[in-house]
Amino acid sequence: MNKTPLNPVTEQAIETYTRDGILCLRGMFDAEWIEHLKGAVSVARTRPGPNFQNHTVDGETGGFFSDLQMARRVPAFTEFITGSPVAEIAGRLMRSRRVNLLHDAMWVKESGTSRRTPLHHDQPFYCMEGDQMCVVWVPLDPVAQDTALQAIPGSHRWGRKFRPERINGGWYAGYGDDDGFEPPPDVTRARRDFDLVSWDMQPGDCLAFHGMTLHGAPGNQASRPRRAVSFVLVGDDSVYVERGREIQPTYEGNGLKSGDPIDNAYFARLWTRPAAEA
Ligand SMILES: O=C(O)CCC(=O)C(=O)O
Repeated sequence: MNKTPLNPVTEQAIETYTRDGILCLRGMFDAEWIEHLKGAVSVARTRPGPNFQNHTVDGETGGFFSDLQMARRVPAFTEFITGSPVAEIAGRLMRSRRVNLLHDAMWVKESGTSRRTPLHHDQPFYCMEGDQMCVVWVPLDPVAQDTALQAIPGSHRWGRKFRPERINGGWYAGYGDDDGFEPPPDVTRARRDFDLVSWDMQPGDCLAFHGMTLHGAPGNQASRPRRAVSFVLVGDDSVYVERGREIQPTYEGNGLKSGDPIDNAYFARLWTRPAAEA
């Protein structure tokens, strides 16, 4: 199984990531890694963790499930995180000297799922401040453009914060208009007012997006499931923050206090830039 990306992370890709805050990288993981991750998702589904959520709404079609921090309990996720090129991809895109894992997340939409993932950005909802947060979204099934994750290029540089919305309705607690959080645009408005990008993707491809990039995903009208795993990875400038608001996961027992660099046993270091490149 490949330890380094099957295709190089080029200077052009790094520039696209920096400018747009989202890009699609083709053919980065070999088929064995994808099979390995499919197996990991199957195991995690039989052993849901404390952050497992069923987002399926009564009366709606399909099934939509997510879970977080599987690597804390299912070894096959740790094997992927430490053995595959996922951390190197993020490190190179962020131009970082190191990469640490904030957490992993899985997103399963069964065939016929009508519910979408609302537009949101990740960083204000996680325990991290800094510019170097890169999420690598790895689909495990072929995904057509109208089913794949969508994002608004450049939104990571807007300097705006959007209230996190629950997938099946309502809002996470503690984010108000009075502290700078705005309601996020809905997808109809986003389509009208912005460029909303997505790609046809094959297993082995991945998306990489900045922690402040607005993104979401349609339901799944395809005849196969749409399984994806996201890896939330942080770099040199990342510091830990206590948000004092509802966040998920809660990173309980992580051992850091506000202002500490995110680089300890809980947030394991996964990649260090080779000395020859420093
Ligand atoms: O795959 C999805 O539906 C949502 C993924 C997502 O929001 C994320 O990875 O941050």
